[in-house]
Amino acid sequence: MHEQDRAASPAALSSPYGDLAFLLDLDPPASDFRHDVHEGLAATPKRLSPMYLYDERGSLFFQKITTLETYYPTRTERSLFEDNARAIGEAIGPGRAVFEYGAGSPEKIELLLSLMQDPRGYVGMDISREFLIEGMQAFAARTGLPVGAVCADFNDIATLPKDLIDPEAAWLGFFPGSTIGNISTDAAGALLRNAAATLGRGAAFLLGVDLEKDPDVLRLAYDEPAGVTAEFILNILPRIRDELGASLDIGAFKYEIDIRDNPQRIEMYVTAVDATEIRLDGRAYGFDAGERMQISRSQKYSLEGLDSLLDSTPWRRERTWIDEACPYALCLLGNG
Ligand code: AVI
Repeated sequence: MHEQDRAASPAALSSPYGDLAFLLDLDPPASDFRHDVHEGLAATPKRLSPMYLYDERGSLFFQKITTLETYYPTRTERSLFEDNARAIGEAIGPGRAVFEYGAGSPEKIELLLSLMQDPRGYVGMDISREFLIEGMQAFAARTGLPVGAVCADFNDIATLPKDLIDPEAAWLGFFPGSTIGNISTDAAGALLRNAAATLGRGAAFLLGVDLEKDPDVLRLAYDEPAGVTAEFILNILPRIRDELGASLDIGAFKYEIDIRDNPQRIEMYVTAVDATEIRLDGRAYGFDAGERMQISRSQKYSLEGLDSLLDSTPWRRERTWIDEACPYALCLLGNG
């Protein structure tokens, strides 16, 4: 992923777009997938960015994961919201519009808006254009709030057409679900710095962060017997085959995880069962038996680790709500 400003140009901004106040399409380049797959297959060890997991099929797999008993982050975060609704609403303060990074879950944003005082509007940002537009249109029709959509990747700085939402509103960045753990700490720092630039001074930011915990709990959450996470990760193979025209044997790969310390993180792999190869654009990338390609990672933070990340950004942790039984934090950051 790259840190760059593909700001709004007249061609990128269309308004109105169905029920949307605006659609800002920063057009995250489609050719990046091909380029990144070549680069990732040629690398030692092989790897690919988790952002490629979220095509339409992948996003549906992930939604299914969030309903599994074994996957604790979604329900733990939801309980934190429900148990602290009043305090969170008061700490956020009245009259803010929300800008969400990764607009995958209408339930989360509805939960947030229900506890906010006088919310002024909502802008969702996501890399998956069709999924985003569909979700945002449905959301706008349901709530009647001014709703905008930004198609971009996490590290873009968007020049938001704030007047189309509410010129008076202060902004609240929203990055729930502990998705911050899916990017490196460098990329997380860049995202938070870019968020400060996008949202402006006086903004607040509500961040969901999964905290370090018992590795057995992690193993069950990320390699559950139901096998949905395996399907989610292995879905990258048909994407590479069908979208890029690669030739590969899907059955030659399986899903595997590793749990590492310092900082604690789960690494998710597709692993070649026997020697095999992926052929793409006339190049052959060989896999030895047992060779793995890292497709995702999910870092678990300590509060100290989070604070040292925030030290590289304009944000400071102002309030924190923690689930001690299944360590998870909702942090309200300020950049004031
Ligand atoms: C989106 N993200 C917070 C999930 C996580 O828990 O790291 C992605 C995921 N990967 C496998 N299971 C869930």
